[in-house]
Amino acid sequence: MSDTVTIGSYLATRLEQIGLRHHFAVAGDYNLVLLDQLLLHKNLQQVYCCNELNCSFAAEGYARANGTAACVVTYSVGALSAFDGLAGAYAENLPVILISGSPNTNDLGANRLLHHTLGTANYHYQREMARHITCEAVAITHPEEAPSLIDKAIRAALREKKPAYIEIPCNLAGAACAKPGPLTSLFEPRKSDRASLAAAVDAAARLLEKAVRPVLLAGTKLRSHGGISAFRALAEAVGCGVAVMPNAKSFFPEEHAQFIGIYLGSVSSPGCSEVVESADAILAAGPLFNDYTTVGWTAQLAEDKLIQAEPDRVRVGGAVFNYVYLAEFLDALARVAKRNPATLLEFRRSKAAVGCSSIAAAEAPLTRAEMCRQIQAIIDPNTTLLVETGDSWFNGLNMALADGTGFEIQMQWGHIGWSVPATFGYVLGAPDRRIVLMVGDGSFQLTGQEVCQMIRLKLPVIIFLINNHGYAIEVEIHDGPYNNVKNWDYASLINVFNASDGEGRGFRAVNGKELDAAIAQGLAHSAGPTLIECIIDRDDCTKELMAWGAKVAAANARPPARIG
Ligand code: DPX
Ligand code: MG
Repeated sequence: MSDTVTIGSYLATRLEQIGLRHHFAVAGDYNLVLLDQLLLHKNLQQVYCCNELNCSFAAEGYARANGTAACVVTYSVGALSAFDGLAGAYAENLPVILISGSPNTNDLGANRLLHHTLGTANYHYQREMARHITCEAVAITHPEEAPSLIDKAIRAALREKKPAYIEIPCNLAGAACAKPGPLTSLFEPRKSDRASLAAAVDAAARLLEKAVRPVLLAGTKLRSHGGISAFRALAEAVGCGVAVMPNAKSFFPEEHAQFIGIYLGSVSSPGCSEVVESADAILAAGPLFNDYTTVGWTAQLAEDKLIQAEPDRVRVGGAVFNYVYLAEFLDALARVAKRNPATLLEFRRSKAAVGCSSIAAAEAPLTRAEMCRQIQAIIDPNTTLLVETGDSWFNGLNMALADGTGFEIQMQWGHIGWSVPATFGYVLGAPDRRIVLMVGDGSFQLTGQEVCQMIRLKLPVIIFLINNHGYAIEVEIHDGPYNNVKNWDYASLINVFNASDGEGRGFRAVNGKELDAAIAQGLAHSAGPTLIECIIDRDDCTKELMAWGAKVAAANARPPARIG
């Protein structure tokens, strides 16, 4: 038996070993041989996207469902588009591996100019750019180095939960290299420094113990760093109120007796901010505090009350404990933390009754409230709801989730257009779930053509396209003519994408009756996606968006601080 395989085959074996069943691709002459090599691996389905931005977002969505993902693009014209989605994966802590074909090694250093490049003889720039948006960026220039460079990049991505970049020259993808050996350390979790972990747990336990009203807050990095179950164990040990940040919605069950809502400063869910902001100890697990999540810096939690558990360190008040990993820390703290349900009791006493909005008249013009009421009704424990940047964020945050319901939001990167390709990737990673997407008209115009790939693969996604005739979120932050969007006939687009062989369905709903009928058809349709265009008024937005938008606008408008 030969001791060698091709570099492309080596890569495919590693991708399979880390749990991938798909990889996303756009063809180009720098990656064709590589794509041929990957196709030889029958357990790894090659999935095509309309463009490289979509390809990287599809991989980002797949990583949300599957833990890891890979996408393959051509040099520069492809990779530079994919960088936007890759940077998004960095911001969102998702290990996406971007593989780019690259120039023939005979042309490197030979002062030759090549197509798809800058028209200079520099072929280092792409990897240099990739360094800023990955935790490891490698360029293979000789078959002998391929195994160690591929493993180095994949290992870094899995450990850091950040993207990695691998460049493979077009004349090396089919060249021979050593066979992949066993590699268990790809999966081994990092181990905390014992002394630092013990000190962090001690300091955190003391702060919680002396607190009269402790509260727990789940953050976005909890999932990527494997802390969800340890967080729940800690919550149940303390018995206190548990809030989640918006981009951690679904990381703690909303039906759990200790759940007190979504903490988003002044636009938190009812009763939640009062409890969080009056707490005297807040354990925030994997949080990301930025201008959006702090509502224009109006909701900053006081440092002296805060235990901030980061992926690789813990801050307690002013002290920092390094090399302490999130899940291990939560786990160890759960074993010693003292019970104190005060904030939960306080929340229960003050809890406002949240009523469901009433059913609108069947033929009355469709409103946002009626649309949300109907979408809420189809969200079950097996559903994942994806929400695009825009008022879909707030509509989604207001949905009640059952135990098991998934929720995906790209709140740190916040790229409009993320959700359509990310949903395509997500459904491939979670084929047995019901997938529901809420996306605005403006966002859809960036990447909407990726619906054709859902049609191609017969994926039964339900897409609610909220047509409010513009960029509502920007209207609330700062209005002008630039917030108007050219209208499209969105529902009819599906026929364009179907062409002669597709089975996507498109509907347009202007009232509750039409929406109800369209949803029934969508639920019954399993041979492809269903897009339901919901027509609502331009100014029919959530009250949360208005309040949040005003505060973010004020933060954006701060004059430069005087220096000196
Ligand atoms: C922009 C945003 O129609 O949703 O509910 O009407 O707001 P809403 P739409 O999809 O409009 C989205 C629009 C223009 N943000 O309101 S959120 C700025 C922006 C961004 N990403 C990129 N470009 C611009 N977030 C890539
Ligand atoms: Mg809109």
